[in-house]
Amino acid sequence: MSSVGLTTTFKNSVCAHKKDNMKLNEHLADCDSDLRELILRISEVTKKIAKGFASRQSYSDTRNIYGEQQMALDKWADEVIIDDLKGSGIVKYLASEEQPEVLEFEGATGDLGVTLDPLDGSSLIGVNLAVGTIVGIYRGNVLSPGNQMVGAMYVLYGPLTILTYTVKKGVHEFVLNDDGEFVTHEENIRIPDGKIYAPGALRKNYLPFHMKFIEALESEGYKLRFSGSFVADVHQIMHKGGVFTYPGFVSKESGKLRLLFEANPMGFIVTQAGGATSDGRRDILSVQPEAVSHRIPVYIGGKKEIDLIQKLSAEE
Ligand code: AFP
Repeated sequence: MSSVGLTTTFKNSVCAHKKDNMKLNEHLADCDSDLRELILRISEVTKKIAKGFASRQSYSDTRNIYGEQQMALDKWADEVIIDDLKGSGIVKYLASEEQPEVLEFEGATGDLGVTLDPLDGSSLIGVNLAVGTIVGIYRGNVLSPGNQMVGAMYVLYGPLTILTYTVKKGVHEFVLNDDGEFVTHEENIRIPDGKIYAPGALRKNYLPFHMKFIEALESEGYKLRFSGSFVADVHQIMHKGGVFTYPGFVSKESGKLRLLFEANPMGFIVTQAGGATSDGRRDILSVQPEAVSHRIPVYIGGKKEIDLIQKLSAEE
């Protein structure tokens, strides 16, 4: 198959400016005080989570609202983050992938709304692949389109523990150092042009326009990199360019991934880094969630890849 709109001259990636060893709390100095506190609180709890993997690898006897058996780790990570935010006073609403409904914290005086995937990719911990915590931040109601977010962040637990955040003033990355501090790793990240694709779902179940998309990427020499941990796979795409997709597929056109907990926060971060996101037809960030459990086909990556999938779906 010949090129269907992917042939562009590769620009040099915008080099992220790096300021060594600035601590996260200093970096957030100019941020709204409640946003700053929220990001710092989550950073502290995730330090605890990063140390808790080895002893919590069994499955629990409960299932989440998607019918998936919860791992002890998922439940524990969920509890420690919720316990911390519940008492913070700054968070009013919290929706978690591990909870059936949006929680409302009665005593809160603040108005922040938080979406939480406490441990994305947790089934991969047993094989020691990277997993992560994903957070979306709103003012008020979390059942709002993703473009209403005021910030988002994720913490990736891999060989390094990396925290990435945006409050709509660039996308910035921090590494947990040997002294237990998150310090700057990369500031003002911009997604580069690149030729990596991370395709979820079974190829035999692809919808026709999605198959054309994948064939176009392959004919352009895109290299497949898919770990099965969404947060890690999107992190790679943001740094190396290309596209992550978990599409809708035959018998499940809404796909597998969750709008509130996975697609929106990661799509928001990549968009703030100069990329884009789509469900194949429209910007994911414009979608009004119908429920906490809303699932959506996901494409996240460079603008040209997102333009291409939307062009191919429109042609059908
Ligand atoms: P877990 O959190 O249950 O490991 O699911 C991970 C995930 O939601 C997402 O991180 C992956 O992209 C996707 O599932 C992979 O799903 P498949 O293994 O079914 O392709």
